[in-house]
Amino acid sequence: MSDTLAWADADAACQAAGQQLATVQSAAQNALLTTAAGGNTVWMGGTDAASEGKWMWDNNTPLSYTYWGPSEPNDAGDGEDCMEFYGEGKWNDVPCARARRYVCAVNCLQPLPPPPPPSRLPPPSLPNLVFELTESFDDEAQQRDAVEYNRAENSFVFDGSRSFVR
Ligand SMILES: [Ca+2]
Ligand SMILES: [Ca+2]
Repeated sequence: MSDTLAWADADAACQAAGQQLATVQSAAQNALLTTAAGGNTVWMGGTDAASEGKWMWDNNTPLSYTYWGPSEPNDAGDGEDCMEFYGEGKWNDVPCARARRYVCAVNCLQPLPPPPPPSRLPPPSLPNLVFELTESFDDEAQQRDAVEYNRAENSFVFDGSRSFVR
């Protein structure tokens, strides 16, 4: 478990390691952090320092899930702008200068899933049908006509060129 630091120093320590203070966006993540904290009270990445009452993860992501303790956040005393994780996984706001252990996490913030791509596909294009007609004559010559059926226009097109084969 980490040393105890003020919130900003803990946040900087995580960022120096390419990580961030723990964030929680679901009950499942809260349970993971309960395990990671190991019974300690630890800093989380939430703060409302930029705008009182507007809690954000690392100052730029609104909270989508919360698990505040009873009557929290209460901005008690001279103000409480940093989020701690205590007891059985509940959250509380406390003064940022308090010394707390902390848990860093990699990529805990999950971006919103991109909108699904439009599912309408163009209708499959069917090839035109080509019929080849062969007629036999008494002299054993054969006449072939090519006939093309155009599906889109529902029309037949005769190939004007005729071939005679023996
Ligand atoms: Ca506050
Ligand atoms: Ca509080």
